[in-house]
Amino acid sequence: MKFLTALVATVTVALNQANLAASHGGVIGYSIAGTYYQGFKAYNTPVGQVSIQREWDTYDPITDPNSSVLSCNTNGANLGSGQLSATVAAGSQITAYWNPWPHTIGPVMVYMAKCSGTCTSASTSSLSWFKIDQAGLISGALPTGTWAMGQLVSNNNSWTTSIPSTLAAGEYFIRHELLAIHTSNQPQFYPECGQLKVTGSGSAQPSGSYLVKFPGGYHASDPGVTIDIYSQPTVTNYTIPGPAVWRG
Ligand SMILES: *[C@@H]1O[C@H](CO)[C@@H](O)[C@H](O)[C@H]1NC(C)=O
Ligand SMILES: *[C@@H]1O[C@H](CO)[C@@H](O)[C@H](O)[C@H]1NC(C)=O
Ligand SMILES: *[C@@H]1O[C@H](CO)[C@@H](O)[C@H](O)[C@H]1NC(C)=O
Ligand SMILES: [Cu+2]
Repeated sequence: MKFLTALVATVTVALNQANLAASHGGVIGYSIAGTYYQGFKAYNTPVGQVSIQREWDTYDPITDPNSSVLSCNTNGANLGSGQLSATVAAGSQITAYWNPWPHTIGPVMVYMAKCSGTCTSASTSSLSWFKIDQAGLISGALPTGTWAMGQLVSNNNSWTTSIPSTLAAGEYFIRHELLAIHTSNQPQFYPECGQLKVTGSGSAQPSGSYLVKFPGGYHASDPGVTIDIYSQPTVTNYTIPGPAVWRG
């Protein structure tokens, strides 16, 4: 009996791990002004990969809001000679695609950060990030309402954002982040970063309270980060973490 119990426990753990691996993910590609850009292929060697995206190695969430890899996921490295950047005019639309996404509760956030030299040589946790798009609880109550993440799933696991049309030209990261909050008091952050070369004649740059570092931009005490949605079944507001959206 002891053996059987141990066996059942082992099989349960194995099944849970299989579920976990299958049940998360990240951004697998981008469509920018009509061109599709393949993302980094997680669980494959970075050797030989060519992408505008930085390396990310796991489908698992980041659960610490102050994680050292919160900027661009584990390990966030550049791809060396395989590292590309997409050239995009300010004001263009960029669509990010996720693998079939299992979670429907939580906000969608999109950030950018300007690189002082090339983005390929940048360390992403020292950059100043600004938010260009966000959506949280669209309608209804916390545990039962419609969330941006649910809309993303309904929309072919994709999210479309416009790059601010007045943004100054230069090299930038774009950082797509899902924050799944279906587990009580245990946030799940899923960030991935791509590199852009923004063109145009704009000169606008965000400053001051629009800029945050990752880690640093979120705290466990933020109302939208550590949250038990099931204990608040009639609450219809949700506070998206991070800075206000900068619109150029
Ligand atoms: C967050 O992490 C940084 C280092 O990455 C550390 O200096 C800081 O004290 C941490 N803050 C909290 C609230 O844990
Ligand atoms: C759905 O997403 C995939 C990428 O995951 C993309 O190749 C395909 O074109 C999208 N379909 C539509 C109708 O947009
Ligand atoms: C809802 O709004 C109240 C009042 O502003 C605030 O205290 C609370 O933290 C908000 N709830 C969430 C989940 O953001
Ligand atoms: Cu998951």
